[in-house]
Amino acid sequence: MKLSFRWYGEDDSISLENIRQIPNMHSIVTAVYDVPVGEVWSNESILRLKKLTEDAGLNFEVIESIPVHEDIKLGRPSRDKYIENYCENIRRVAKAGIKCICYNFMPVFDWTRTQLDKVNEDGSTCLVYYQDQVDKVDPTKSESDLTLPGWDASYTREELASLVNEYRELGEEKLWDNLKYFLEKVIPVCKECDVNMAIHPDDPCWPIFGLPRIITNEENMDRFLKLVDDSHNGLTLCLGSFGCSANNDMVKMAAKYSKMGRVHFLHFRNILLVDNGFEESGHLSKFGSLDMYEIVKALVENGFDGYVRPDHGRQIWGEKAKPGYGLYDRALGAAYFNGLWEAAVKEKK
Ligand SMILES: [Mn+2]
Repeated sequence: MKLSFRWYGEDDSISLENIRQIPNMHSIVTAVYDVPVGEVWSNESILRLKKLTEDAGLNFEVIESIPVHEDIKLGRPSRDKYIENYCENIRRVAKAGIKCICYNFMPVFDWTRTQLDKVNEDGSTCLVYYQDQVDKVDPTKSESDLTLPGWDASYTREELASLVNEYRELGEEKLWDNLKYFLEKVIPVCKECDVNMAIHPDDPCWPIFGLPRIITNEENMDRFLKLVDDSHNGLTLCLGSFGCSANNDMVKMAAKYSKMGRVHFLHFRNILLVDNGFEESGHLSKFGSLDMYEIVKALVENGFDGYVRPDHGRQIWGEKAKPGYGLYDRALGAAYFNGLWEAAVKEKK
């Protein structure tokens, strides 16, 4: 297990020095943010991130994410050019020492929440998702001025509507085909460079706005892993994203996929299921719906040796930071993970 921490580059309000001081911290999780989705990352930008990371005493081994261009997901004729760029990015980051690349295959919306600052009883704030609020939004209707936090503001309303309609027509089976096409080109490059691809589940893990969503549950993960049956084709086990459906048994999935050697990256986060959706609770088992100790035990027992990062924290102690990505609560999450891991390793012996 290698503990890691997401860092949004030089614009991040959190310093590498602070991250370095979190006990047991090994690696930075970052990305090049200065080029549009689909373009090739410059070697200068990659090497600058590497140098900053290593100068701070941390390792540069995980990318989150190299985003997948919509043309690839939609299977448009221009996809080959974007897949070629994607392969070139894999080669470039691998040359700089990267071992693991997180990405997702979600149409249009990267993640969806209805509020980013719900006030908890103790005065902390967290991100929440309430289905009835999402159901009121139709991104294809221009008269609707409702928008949700996390939406890509670079689309006009008309562009968004036409993109959403295109995906509705595409449907799930074609999306599977397009994912397979992508993996068949990309995984051989990963083998060559010895880099692991780690797909991130859809968040939340069910269809929204009539868009097809496929990285959602155990059955679909089994199908995904067989699309290209190679160890480099693996998962980001995001506990909060899979865990927001009560149908996903996270202890079982952690055991099964780590035993297969296909969990390359773990996003460590608890989640509280409520009648109408979910709330991002504190990391401890008692505050959410997941049994965090049983999950960590399953990973230890099945030889998990990938990267792990504390995922979204609450906003605490008056910190002003990107929602979910403050220093304090994520550092507490890392400390809690260290404790669970040590206990599980000792119990195994
Ligand atoms: Mn995640």
